[in-house]
Amino acid sequence: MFRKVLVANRGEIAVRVVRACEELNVGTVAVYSDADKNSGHVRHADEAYNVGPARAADSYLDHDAVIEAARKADADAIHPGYGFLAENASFARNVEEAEGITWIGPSSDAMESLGEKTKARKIMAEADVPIVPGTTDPVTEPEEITDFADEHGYPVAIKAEGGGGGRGMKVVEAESEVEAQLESARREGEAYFDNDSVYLERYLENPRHIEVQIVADEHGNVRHLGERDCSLQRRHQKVIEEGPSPALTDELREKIGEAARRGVAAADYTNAGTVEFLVEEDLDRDGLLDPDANFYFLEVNTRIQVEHCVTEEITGLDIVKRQIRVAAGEELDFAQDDVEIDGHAMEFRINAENAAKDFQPATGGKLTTYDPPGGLGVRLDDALRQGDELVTDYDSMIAKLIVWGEDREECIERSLRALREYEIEGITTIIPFHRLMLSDERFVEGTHTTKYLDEELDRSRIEQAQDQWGPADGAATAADDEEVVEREFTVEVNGKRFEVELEERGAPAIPTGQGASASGSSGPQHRSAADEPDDAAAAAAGDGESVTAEMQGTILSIEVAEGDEVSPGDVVVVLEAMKMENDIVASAGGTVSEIPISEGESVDMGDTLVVLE
Ligand code: MV4
Repeated sequence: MFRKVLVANRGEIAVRVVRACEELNVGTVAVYSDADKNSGHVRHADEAYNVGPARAADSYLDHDAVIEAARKADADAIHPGYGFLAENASFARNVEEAEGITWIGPSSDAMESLGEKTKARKIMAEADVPIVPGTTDPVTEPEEITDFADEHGYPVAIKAEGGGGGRGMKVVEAESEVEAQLESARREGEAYFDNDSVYLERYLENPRHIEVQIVADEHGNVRHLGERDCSLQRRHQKVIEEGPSPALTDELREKIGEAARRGVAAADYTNAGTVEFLVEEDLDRDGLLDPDANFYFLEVNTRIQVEHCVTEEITGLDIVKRQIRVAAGEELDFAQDDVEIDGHAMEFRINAENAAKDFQPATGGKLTTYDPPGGLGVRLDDALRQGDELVTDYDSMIAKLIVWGEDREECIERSLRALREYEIEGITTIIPFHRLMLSDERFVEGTHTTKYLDEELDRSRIEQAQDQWGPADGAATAADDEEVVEREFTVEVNGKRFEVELEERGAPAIPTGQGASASGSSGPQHRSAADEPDDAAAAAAGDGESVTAEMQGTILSIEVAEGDEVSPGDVVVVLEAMKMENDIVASAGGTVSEIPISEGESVDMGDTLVVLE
């Protein structure tokens, strides 16, 4: 076993890895950027090293700085977490080649061949894993696309060889779009992955997203740990993940699991990984997928994933500890038949975003109250505590709530209970959105697909949920400095007198004279000012708007020019961040007066992208 592991990441996943190390009696080293000096992951590790300025490219993504920190700390292994350098094959190679340091992950060779999508498709097809009908070699000519469409029909997906996650896919709906989409896919591939090579797949219109967790050792053993259903996504961002999938029969589950196992075995894969599949929508009357439904390999994620916890809860296995033990050369000590799926789990990403404002991420704030839920079946993975300032330089996820129940129904009830119990003041989160989903017919039935959030859910319901269950705009951040007015009342209910103490925060004191009546909301959720939503923020957009970057990333394309008229909801810029393509939209309309950025430029969260008048 290792002596000391450096965790090349931040936030909740860094804490997750530190916890696994502690249980293995392995020392821990954190790295942090200037923005993260006071962050939770630094508090949890035995020692911590600064690796550079806030900008990720200059700190968490700096190969040399991270390896240098491992040297200084005398660490003998590096765990990359997810995001940042986790799927960077050349970083993995640099670590493999560093004397005395082990890479906790798949070999750089396996990462490289699975990262190249046509190669991955070839490996899978040879291992008898179904791939989406398409090409396993790059295409360069428009005729190759029209020929393919003649055989398989439209739509056709053009995908970048180096793509993955939400990046590098163009959909061709008709022959007239072939040339433009091919051009666009190649341009994107070049911009993102230094690789303009693209290939084709038949585009599945309404698939479910099923992914299989696998873990493999260096002695030829590969196990699958069942699947997760990640169909609930917003612009390629997962928001709720669950396992097992509510749509799979045991028969189809077994087929997909075994396909995943065959596929990674053929790729000489080791450590933890996830094999993603698309399953063609074909539900029977019980909302279950036909056991003969078509499923297709999509890609392998060569890292631990955000949602690995779902699998941990239903299998009882600690996947991060398994990663570390496998990397240290240990053999997996359980057989495939020993893996039992018990009950149901869901994971809710607690993002500091306002769901009612198109999931706009918070640009700052302080956790004046942080009191997460507990009790049976409730797990919280986070890296913050009350009083912390929000770090907004990276992504907006501040915590994950993972809930286990004996079955899906209990899991949903318990999740609602936990989300009601979760108290956060000072920043807006998507907790109200999660509560909406747990009472949404389609989600509760389990018949939602990857299109549901982006194309079917009525947005006004999200606004309503945020009004009902979220903090009033501005009230929470102001709460800190506000005077607390305490009053005592005597009330009489059904002939019995009660002495009542009231604490008023941030609202005018209740008049106590004639006409004052004791109306009010009940239940644990009401907050003083929450019943009257503040319209000031919504109105402020009226006379101009600065469209700002939602997160740190790279400008992929600018969709407007100075002088253009823009309507609310129009895409103005496409920003690539955390491996995803994000359409940045104008929330108010106006005329473009300034574009202070250029394509290919790297921007920080909060930077102005486009000014509208
Ligand atoms: C697809 C697809 C339909 N047909 N490929 C989106 C991210 C990228 N890595 C793969 N993606 C898709 N590939 C074919 N041939 C639909 C998607 C897709 C999707 C996939 C998984 C989860 C959510 C999604 C949302 C939109 C599109």
